[in-house]
Amino acid sequence: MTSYTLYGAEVSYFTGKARAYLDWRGVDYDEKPATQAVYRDVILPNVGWPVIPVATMPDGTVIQDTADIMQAVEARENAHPPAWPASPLQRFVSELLQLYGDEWLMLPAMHYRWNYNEDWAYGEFGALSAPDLTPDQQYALGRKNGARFKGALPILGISADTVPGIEKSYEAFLSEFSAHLDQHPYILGARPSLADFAFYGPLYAHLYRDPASGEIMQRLAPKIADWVERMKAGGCHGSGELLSDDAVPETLEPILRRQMREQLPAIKATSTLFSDWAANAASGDRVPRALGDVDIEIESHSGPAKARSFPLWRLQAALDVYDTMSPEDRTRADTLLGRVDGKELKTFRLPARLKREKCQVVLA
Ligand SMILES: N[C@@H](CCC(=O)N[C@@H](CS)C(=O)NCC(=O)O)C(=O)O
Repeated sequence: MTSYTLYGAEVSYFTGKARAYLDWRGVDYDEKPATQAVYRDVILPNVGWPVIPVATMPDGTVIQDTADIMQAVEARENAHPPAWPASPLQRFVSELLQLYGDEWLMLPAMHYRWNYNEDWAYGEFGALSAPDLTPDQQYALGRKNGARFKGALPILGISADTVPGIEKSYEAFLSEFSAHLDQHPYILGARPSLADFAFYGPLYAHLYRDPASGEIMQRLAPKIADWVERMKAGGCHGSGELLSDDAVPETLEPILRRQMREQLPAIKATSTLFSDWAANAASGDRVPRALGDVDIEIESHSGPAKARSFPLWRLQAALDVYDTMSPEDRTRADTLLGRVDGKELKTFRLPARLKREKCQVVLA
């Protein structure tokens, strides 16, 4: 009997992340395409809004959000080694890189998909929703369903003003991550862990699999294409060790520095808007997906974006790891934060705490 079901799509960023984790964990699961019927019968009644991936546990519990899915499977399987590194600095860095992979690599992923692979993506969206239609009918349906996703570009801050910065940043990221992969097979050593799964979402579903984007990755960063293929094959199915002594490779520092430079200011501006919202909200209130408008700046190109609230939730998870470190571990974390121009994170805290309830982020 199948234990878990993952409802998602080959074309989907976060389904890629969850699938890579489940394959690495080696659990018995069935992946089912999120067809129109699945949205209607499974996703909307249980999650409340149209989003993938959604997983069902063996007891029937329905879970949304990749981190929640992974945590639930980790808790249930109690298998070793864990997906979340056990040592504090590696865990802190993993949470930070999850925030980067989930929420900032979304910019190049969505830009390249919708500005370089648009027609192809419509065909894929149509084939997913209605596998039995003809390619022309699928394309027409895909145009309709895909409009919502293409419509996310201005929300994310992808505009004529920021595109040159997004491309410059992505190409630099490709060379930074390639340099890391020259030294280490995965992000923290010889096996995948949380950050690998988070990076795999965009780097597989969009930036490797979309044809024009895949060509760019193969040309500029064949080492990353190789990592994608190794992750796709199951990431050596859980074997291998993370670096000993809680070490964080120096080759990750340029990526963390990029995160502090590009992503952190947007999150801080969002946090200020969150403070205004939280002042008039009650515990259990659902945090709006967008809290207003912010400006993002990426490689000296700036433009407006929506102040998306979800990254605050991922940042809280990272800061919680920092806040529970022993004084010695925190000193090591502070040294790293200093080297990556992230000293602000020593003191920056959200103005109010968040928690998850019924597949939503709510005020704690
Ligand atoms: N934080 C969620 C994000 C899920 C997500 O954004 N999924 C995309 C597809 S890859 C989606 O369905 N988006 C619909 C929307 O944002 O309205 C997770 O980790 O599962």
